Amino acid sequence: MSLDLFGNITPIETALAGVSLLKEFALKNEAILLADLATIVTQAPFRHMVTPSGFAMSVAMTNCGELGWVTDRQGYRYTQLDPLTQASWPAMPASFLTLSRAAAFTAGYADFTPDACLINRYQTGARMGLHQDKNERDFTQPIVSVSLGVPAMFQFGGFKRADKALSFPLYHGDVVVWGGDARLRYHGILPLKANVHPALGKVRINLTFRKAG
Ligand code: MD3
Ligand code: FE
Repeated sequence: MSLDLFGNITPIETALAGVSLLKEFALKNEAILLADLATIVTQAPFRHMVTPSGFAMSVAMTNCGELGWVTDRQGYRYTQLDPLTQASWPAMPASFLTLSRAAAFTAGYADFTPDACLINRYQTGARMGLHQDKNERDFTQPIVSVSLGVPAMFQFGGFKRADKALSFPLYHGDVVVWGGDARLRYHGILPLKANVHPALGKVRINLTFRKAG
């Protein structure tokens, strides 16, 4: 821990309380993760969901696991069925479950069992405005995020939308565990810059593992 001249924890350390950044944690399982992702999207394709106010999101989304996060004119919520097909969301593959549990364990959460994995696809220019994740039942449960493909600038703010945000890049293979005081902070992704990743091409994929129900 570094101290500032007055002996206090620095503002950056305060802002990052509850955040565990595991650089390249997903890399050793990259091949199986990408193969399992390809299977999921044949069953539950990426789609641009509509916000309650009627705008199509620039990020394309799908889900796997017992529950999937959706938005439409009715609001934000978790569902058991994919509204596009009326089928259950694809099961969470063992590769996803094992990776997310290992990351949570490393960050100090010994019994994290996600029931939902939201899968976000960013093409060039896609963004996610500052928001809080509040559709889950238990905010003492962390969220585990896995970044794949081209890098993105992540914004991490305070507990009110207008609070000043830090920005830092997230790269292919980075896994972040968001728990404790981090769990209810505003966060977002700046518009994705044009870029190419050798394995994924021009896109960024983000997996977020949640205990929603
Ligand atoms: C901090 N996704 O799906 S991942 C989301 O990169 C979302 O697609 C972004 O925000 C993305 O809701 C950011 C990092 C992340 C995810 C969830 C969080 C950070 C978080 C929940 C609470 C606090
Ligand atoms: Fe979020």
